[in-house]
Amino acid sequence: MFSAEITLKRLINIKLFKKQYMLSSTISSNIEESVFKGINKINYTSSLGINEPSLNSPVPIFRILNDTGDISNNCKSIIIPGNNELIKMYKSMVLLSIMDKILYESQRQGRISFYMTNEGEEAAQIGSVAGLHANDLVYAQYREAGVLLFRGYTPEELMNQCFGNVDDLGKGKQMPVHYGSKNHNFVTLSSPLTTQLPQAVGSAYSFKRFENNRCTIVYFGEGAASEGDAHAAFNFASTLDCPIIFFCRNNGYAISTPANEQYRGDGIVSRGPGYGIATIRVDGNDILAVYNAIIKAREYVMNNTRPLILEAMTYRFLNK
Ligand SMILES: Cc1ncc(C[n+]2csc(CCOP(=O)(O)OP(=O)(O)O)c2C)c(N)n1
Ligand SMILES: [Mg+2]
Repeated sequence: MFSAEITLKRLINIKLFKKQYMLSSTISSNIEESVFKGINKINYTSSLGINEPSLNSPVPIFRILNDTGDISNNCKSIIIPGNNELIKMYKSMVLLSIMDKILYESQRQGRISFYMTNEGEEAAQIGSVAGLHANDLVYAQYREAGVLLFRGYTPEELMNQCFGNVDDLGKGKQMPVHYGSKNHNFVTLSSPLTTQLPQAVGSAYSFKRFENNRCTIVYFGEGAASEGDAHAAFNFASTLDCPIIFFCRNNGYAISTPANEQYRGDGIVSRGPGYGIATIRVDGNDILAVYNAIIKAREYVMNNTRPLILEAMTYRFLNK
């Protein structure tokens, strides 16, 4: 036999052996199906193609309120909070925007050294916290003052923190906006972006071990998702089956860097499948949609002990 013929026969034998081995390690009867560690079910194909991401349509945005602010006719089985809860949500949004203006102007006048505004993102914050349980642990970035206000942290306490006065819980040791309150299950913010993500995963892992019926929610911006810590956190949360909601506020900018210079995929929601994480994309300016999305997300993470990425599409009105 020619050496080329021998090589070909050897190759065929190896292929046959591989197929037999794979079949013996699976109950599947489909010879075209293969088994690779970490991938559930995968087929062979004889057509060579490039998986061009632009051919996939973007994940749609769930919303309840239409352009005129009414509930869309085709919205089925949604939860509308009771009147008292709705009023509390509305009051929190108004309070947040008034407080925001005072603190932003204080910073512009040089009375405090630093501030991060919330204008435009009130619905994402209040809608999400309203759908959580009071003892769910919050890790925040810096545009989540409304989450604290809704939980009962007072405007005075926010002012004390920003001015670093004698009544500040942190005794003036933190920069303004670096709030934190054990009583409100809100972990003190850190300045370095995205450090809160792997820390939040650690907390979620401990909740799973304690079986205490709590979950963790971690807020972050789409810009922060470019940090390596985000990838580490997604992967740990997925492989360790942690009950955590990754809440991304996608406001289109990281300071002055537009989102299209941060990533080229379908926003942050598209990261989910890569890590085997479930996702929801919601209109972050629609408080009822965010509220419903969080309730569904919480149910999912608790019932399955799995993470979930929730991307709220929103706007930052002020540039600070
Ligand atoms: C590790 C790290 N790198 C850079 C910064 C500076 N920085 C502060 S906010 C910010 C942009 C974050 O954008 P995004 O996560 O989209 O949040 P947004 O301000 O839009 O809410 C940057 C780069 C930082 N705080 N930490
Ligand atoms: Mg942003």
